[in-house]
Amino acid sequence: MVQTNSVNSQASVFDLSSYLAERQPLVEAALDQAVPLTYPETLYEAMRYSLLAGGKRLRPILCLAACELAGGSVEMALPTACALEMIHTMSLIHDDLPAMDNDDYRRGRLTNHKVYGEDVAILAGDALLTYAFEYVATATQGVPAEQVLRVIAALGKAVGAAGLVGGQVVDLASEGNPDVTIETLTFIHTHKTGALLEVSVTSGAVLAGASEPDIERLARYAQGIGLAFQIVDDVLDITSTPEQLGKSVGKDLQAQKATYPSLWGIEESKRQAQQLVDEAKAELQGFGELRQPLIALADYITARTH
Ligand code: GRG
Repeated sequence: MVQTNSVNSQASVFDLSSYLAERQPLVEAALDQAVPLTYPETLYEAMRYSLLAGGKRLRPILCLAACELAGGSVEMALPTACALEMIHTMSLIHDDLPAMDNDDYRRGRLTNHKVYGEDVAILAGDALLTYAFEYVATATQGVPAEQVLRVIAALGKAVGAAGLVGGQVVDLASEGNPDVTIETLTFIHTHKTGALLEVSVTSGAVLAGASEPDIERLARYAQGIGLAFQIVDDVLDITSTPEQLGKSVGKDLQAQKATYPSLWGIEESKRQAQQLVDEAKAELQGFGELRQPLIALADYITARTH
């Protein structure tokens, strides 16, 4: 779970810890309800095992906050928020498979394939991915159909070859290559990590019926925090313990992966992450008090230790 101190930003003090203490259980309960245990139980157990393993729930929380910022309600965005976490979780299950990162631990517990076998882990990921789209289409209420359709299309783009999958393929192809450029590394991260964070924010705004300029501003905010998030992730892979991260550490070095710290060093990587977060927050000027959660979440990205 995310642990933070109060974030003192511009006009008022916003308590991110209390905000998350309210939002995380809300998301947990919605996810639990969205994927009930039913026949075939092994499949649903495997889906729920990873989905309900207690991640930070950053993507759903960003989606809900962006929806509220743009004048919408939590109810309008909750199915999309759940779908984002289903997609994120399936990407982690597949990323951990022996054919990809071959990891034994995730979110502080054994990886899905270690418990259920590779066959069921692949299928649990597939089931979460497809259900995410079904869930947005069938469970979203109080939102005009064309806005729901736009969200579904944006999710598809963010997840497929133009997003996560494309980023992962370039990442895998770059392993062991000492000549990976900063451009390639940035492609990997903006696609593998940034695309889903961006659609988390913009989908919330689209559901609320935000104007195009506001959606664009929020997209730029999300691109900044997305890249900063990955830079910090690379730094944490070097500076943290497995206990802090709930997964193996030092994997990037072992796999001879180019990372921001390997290209820039740790201090410069931290500085770049902070600059991206500052620029992201500047995009929110003019949004009023409801921008406080997004500002605090941006600050959390550079301050996090896990
Ligand atoms: C999406 C169809 C499809 C296939 C998957 C494996 C793959 C293609 C993509 C890899 C995507 C990946 C694992 C990106 C890394 C994202 C990342 C930084 C994860 C850590 O996110 P946190 O810190 O984790 O938000 P928690 O556990 O808190 O949710």
